[in-house]
Amino acid sequence: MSATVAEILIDTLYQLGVRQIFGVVGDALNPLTDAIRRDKRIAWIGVRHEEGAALASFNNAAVGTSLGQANGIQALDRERQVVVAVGDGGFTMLLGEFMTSVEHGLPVKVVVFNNREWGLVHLEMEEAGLPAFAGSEFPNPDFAAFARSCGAQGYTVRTPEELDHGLQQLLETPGPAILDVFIDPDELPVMPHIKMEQIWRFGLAKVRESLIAMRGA
Ligand SMILES: Cc1ncc(C[n+]2csc(CCOP(=O)(O)OP(=O)(O)O)c2C)c(N)n1
Ligand SMILES: [Mg+2]
Repeated sequence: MSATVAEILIDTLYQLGVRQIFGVVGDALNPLTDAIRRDKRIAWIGVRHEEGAALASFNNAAVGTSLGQANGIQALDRERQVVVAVGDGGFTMLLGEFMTSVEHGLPVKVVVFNNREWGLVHLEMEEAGLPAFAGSEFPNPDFAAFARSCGAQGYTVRTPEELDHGLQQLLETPGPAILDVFIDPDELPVMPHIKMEQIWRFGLAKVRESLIAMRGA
Protein backbone atom coordinates (compact mmCIF):
# COMPACT_ATOMS: atom_id res chain seq x y z
CA MET A 1 0.00 0.00 0.00
CA SER A 2 1.39 3.44 -0.87
CA ALA A 3 2.15 5.88 1.92
CA THR A 4 -0.05 8.91 2.64
CA VAL A 5 1.33 12.46 2.81
CA ALA A 6 0.93 12.36 6.62
CA GLU A 7 2.93 9.10 6.85
CA ILE A 8 5.73 10.49 4.67
CA LEU A 9 5.80 13.64 6.81
CA ILE A 10 6.02 11.64 10.04
CA ASP A 11 8.77 9.45 8.63
CA THR A 12 10.75 12.53 7.53
CA LEU A 13 10.35 14.15 10.97
CA TYR A 14 11.53 10.92 12.60
CA GLN A 15 14.60 10.77 10.31
CA LEU A 16 15.35 14.37 11.33
CA GLY A 17 15.41 13.32 15.00
CA VAL A 18 11.95 14.46 16.13
CA ARG A 19 10.67 12.25 18.97
CA GLN A 20 7.86 14.37 20.46
CA ILE A 21 5.31 16.74 18.91
CA PHE A 22 3.44 19.22 21.10
CA GLY A 23 0.32 20.72 19.64
CA VAL A 24 -3.33 21.42 19.23
CA VAL A 25 -5.08 20.53 15.99
CA GLY A 26 -8.29 21.30 14.21
CA ASP A 27 -10.08 18.68 12.11
CA ALA A 28 -8.00 19.42 9.00
CA LEU A 29 -4.97 17.86 10.70
CA ASN A 30 -6.71 14.70 11.91
CA PRO A 31 -4.92 12.51 9.32
CA LEU A 32 -1.60 13.74 10.71
CA THR A 33 -2.38 12.99 14.36
CA ASP A 34 -3.80 9.66 13.27
CA ALA A 35 -0.56 8.83 11.44
CA ILE A 36 1.44 9.76 14.57
CA ARG A 37 -0.77 7.49 16.68
CA ARG A 38 -0.32 4.53 14.31
CA ASP A 39 3.42 5.03 13.77
CA LYS A 40 4.34 4.96 17.53
CA ARG A 41 7.92 6.23 16.96
CA ILE A 42 6.93 9.83 17.76
CA ALA A 43 4.93 10.77 20.86
CA TRP A 44 2.00 13.18 20.50
CA ILE A 45 1.60 15.55 23.43
CA GLY A 46 -1.72 17.35 23.16
CA VAL A 47 -2.09 20.84 24.65
CA ARG A 48 -4.97 23.32 24.83
CA HIS A 49 -3.45 26.17 22.81
CA GLU A 50 -0.31 27.17 20.90
CA GLU A 51 1.23 29.05 23.81
CA GLY A 52 0.73 25.92 25.90
CA ALA A 53 2.72 23.98 23.30
CA ALA A 54 5.56 26.49 23.50
CA LEU A 55 5.56 26.31 27.30
CA ALA A 56 5.21 22.53 27.52
CA SER A 57 8.15 22.00 25.18
CA PHE A 58 10.54 24.18 27.23
CA ASN A 59 12.59 21.12 28.11
CA ASN A 60 13.42 20.87 24.40
CA ALA A 61 15.01 24.36 24.52
CA ALA A 62 12.01 26.11 22.94
CA VAL A 63 12.58 29.83 22.51
CA GLY A 64 9.71 32.30 22.86
CA THR A 65 8.45 31.08 26.22
CA SER A 66 10.26 33.30 28.72
CA LEU A 67 7.84 36.23 29.12
CA GLY A 68 4.87 33.89 29.54
CA GLN A 69 6.76 32.00 32.23
CA ALA A 70 7.91 35.25 33.87
CA ASN A 71 4.33 36.54 34.04
CA GLY A 72 3.23 33.33 35.74
CA ILE A 73 6.08 33.45 38.26
CA GLN A 74 5.57 37.16 38.97
CA ALA A 75 1.83 36.56 39.53
CA LEU A 76 2.68 33.96 42.17
CA ASP A 77 4.99 36.31 44.08
CA ARG A 78 4.64 40.03 43.36
CA GLU A 79 7.22 40.98 46.02
CA ARG A 80 10.23 39.42 44.34
CA GLN A 81 11.50 41.03 41.13
CA VAL A 82 11.33 38.80 38.04
CA VAL A 83 13.84 39.77 35.31
CA VAL A 84 13.66 38.25 31.82
CA ALA A 85 16.81 37.97 29.69
CA VAL A 86 15.58 37.18 26.19
CA GLY A 87 16.79 37.18 22.57
CA ASP A 88 14.99 39.53 20.18
CA GLY A 89 13.76 36.62 18.03
CA GLY A 90 12.36 34.72 20.99
CA PHE A 91 10.80 37.86 22.43
CA THR A 92 8.99 38.81 19.21
CA MET A 93 7.50 35.31 18.95
CA LEU A 94 5.17 36.11 21.85
CA LEU A 95 5.35 39.90 22.07
CA GLY A 96 1.68 40.12 23.04
CA GLU A 97 2.55 38.57 26.42
CA PHE A 98 3.87 42.00 27.45
CA MET A 99 0.31 43.30 27.29
CA THR A 100 -0.58 40.54 29.77
CA SER A 101 2.08 41.97 32.14
CA VAL A 102 0.47 45.42 31.77
CA GLU A 103 -3.11 44.18 32.08
CA HIS A 104 -2.41 42.31 35.31
CA GLY A 105 0.02 44.89 36.74
CA LEU A 106 2.90 42.39 36.78
CA PRO A 107 6.12 44.40 37.23
CA VAL A 108 8.35 42.07 35.16
CA LYS A 109 11.50 43.62 33.70
CA VAL A 110 12.54 42.50 30.21
CA VAL A 111 16.13 42.81 28.94
CA VAL A 112 16.11 42.20 25.16
CA PHE A 113 19.39 41.05 23.59
CA ASN A 114 18.84 42.84 20.28
CA ASN A 115 21.22 41.48 17.62
CA ARG A 116 18.65 41.74 14.77
CA GLU A 117 18.99 38.04 13.98
CA TRP A 118 18.42 34.44 15.00
CA GLY A 119 21.99 34.43 16.28
CA LEU A 120 22.31 30.79 17.27
CA VAL A 121 20.71 29.59 14.03
CA HIS A 122 23.07 31.85 12.08
CA LEU A 123 26.02 30.28 13.92
CA GLU A 124 24.71 26.74 13.37
CA MET A 125 24.64 27.36 9.61
CA GLU A 126 28.22 28.62 9.70
CA GLU A 127 29.31 25.69 11.87
CA ALA A 128 28.11 23.46 9.04
CA GLY A 129 30.29 25.40 6.58
CA LEU A 130 27.32 27.16 4.96
CA PRO A 131 27.10 30.89 4.35
CA ALA A 132 24.31 32.17 6.61
CA PHE A 133 21.04 32.64 4.73
CA ALA A 134 19.59 36.14 4.46
CA GLY A 135 16.49 34.92 6.33
CA SER A 136 18.46 34.50 9.56
CA GLU A 137 18.43 38.30 9.97
CA PHE A 138 15.34 40.45 10.55
CA PRO A 139 14.26 44.00 11.34
CA ASN A 140 12.88 44.74 14.80
CA PRO A 141 10.31 47.19 16.10
CA ASP A 142 11.50 49.88 18.53
CA PHE A 143 10.99 47.83 21.72
CA ALA A 144 11.11 50.87 24.03
CA ALA A 145 8.40 52.61 21.97
CA PHE A 146 6.42 49.36 21.97
CA ALA A 147 6.59 49.25 25.78
CA ARG A 148 5.31 52.83 25.99
CA SER A 149 2.52 52.11 23.51
CA CYS A 150 1.39 49.34 25.89
CA GLY A 151 1.19 51.85 28.74
CA ALA A 152 4.49 50.72 30.33
CA GLN A 153 8.07 52.03 30.32
CA GLY A 154 10.80 51.38 27.76
CA TYR A 155 14.50 52.25 27.52
CA THR A 156 17.19 51.73 24.88
CA VAL A 157 20.93 51.06 25.24
CA ARG A 158 23.12 51.35 22.15
CA THR A 159 26.65 51.42 23.62
CA PRO A 160 28.36 49.47 26.46
CA GLU A 161 28.82 52.76 28.38
CA GLU A 162 25.04 53.25 28.59
CA LEU A 163 24.33 49.79 29.97
CA ASP A 164 24.71 50.46 33.73
CA HIS A 165 22.43 53.48 33.58
CA GLY A 166 19.90 51.62 31.43
CA LEU A 167 19.75 48.71 33.88
CA GLN A 168 19.36 51.11 36.79
CA GLN A 169 16.45 52.87 35.07
CA LEU A 170 14.86 49.53 34.27
CA LEU A 171 15.08 48.19 37.82
CA GLU A 172 13.86 51.46 39.35
CA THR A 173 10.66 51.42 37.26
CA PRO A 174 7.72 50.38 39.43
CA GLY A 175 5.66 48.54 36.76
CA PRO A 176 6.51 46.36 33.76
CA ALA A 177 9.36 47.68 31.61
CA ILE A 178 11.57 46.77 28.66
CA LEU A 179 15.28 47.52 28.19
CA ASP A 180 16.25 47.20 24.52
CA VAL A 181 19.99 46.42 24.44
CA PHE A 182 21.69 46.63 21.03
CA ILE A 183 24.20 43.78 20.65
CA ASP A 184 26.91 43.42 18.00
CA PRO A 185 25.47 40.73 15.64
CA ASP A 186 29.01 39.47 14.96
CA GLU A 187 29.55 38.62 18.62
CA LEU A 188 29.76 34.83 18.90
CA PRO A 189 27.81 32.97 21.58
CA VAL A 190 30.10 30.96 23.88
CA MET A 191 29.37 27.31 23.18
CA PRO A 192 29.99 24.69 25.90
CA HIS A 193 31.88 22.28 23.57
CA ILE A 194 33.66 23.29 20.40
CA LYS A 195 35.11 20.70 18.00
CA MET A 196 38.03 21.37 15.61
CA GLU A 197 35.76 20.34 12.76
CA GLN A 198 33.28 23.10 13.66
CA ILE A 199 36.07 25.71 13.71
CA TRP A 200 37.25 24.57 10.29
CA ARG A 201 33.73 24.68 8.81
CA PHE A 202 33.06 28.07 10.42
CA GLY A 203 36.20 29.41 8.66
CA LEU A 204 34.97 27.92 5.40
CA ALA A 205 31.56 29.60 5.83
CA LYS A 206 33.28 32.96 6.47
CA VAL A 207 35.34 32.60 3.26
CA ARG A 208 32.17 31.74 1.33
CA GLU A 209 30.33 34.72 2.86
CA SER A 210 33.23 37.03 1.84
CA LEU A 211 33.14 35.69 -1.73
CA ILE A 212 29.38 36.25 -1.91
CA ALA A 213 29.80 39.78 -0.52
CA MET A 214 32.50 40.53 -3.14
CA ARG A 215 30.25 39.27 -5.93
CA GLY A 216 27.48 41.43 -4.47
CA ALA A 217 25.08 38.48 -4.60
C1 LIG B 1 9.97 27.34 19.43
C2 LIG B 1 11.34 27.26 18.84
N1 LIG B 1 11.50 27.53 17.52
C3 LIG B 1 12.72 27.48 16.96
C4 LIG B 1 13.82 27.13 17.73
C5 LIG B 1 15.20 27.04 17.09
N2 LIG B 1 16.06 28.10 17.65
C6 LIG B 1 17.05 27.84 18.54
S1 LIG B 1 17.95 29.20 18.93
C7 LIG B 1 17.01 30.16 17.88
C8 LIG B 1 17.36 31.60 17.69
C9 LIG B 1 16.84 32.46 18.78
O1 LIG B 1 17.02 33.81 18.37
P1 LIG B 1 17.04 34.96 19.41
O2 LIG B 1 15.96 34.76 20.41
O3 LIG B 1 17.08 36.24 18.67
O4 LIG B 1 18.42 34.71 20.21
P2 LIG B 1 19.94 34.85 19.64
O5 LIG B 1 20.39 33.47 19.26
O6 LIG B 1 19.94 35.81 18.49
O7 LIG B 1 20.69 35.40 20.81
C10 LIG B 1 16.00 29.41 17.25
C11 LIG B 1 15.03 29.93 16.26
C12 LIG B 1 13.62 26.85 19.10
N3 LIG B 1 14.63 26.51 19.91
N4 LIG B 1 12.37 26.93 19.65
MG1 LIG C 1 18.68 37.47 18.28
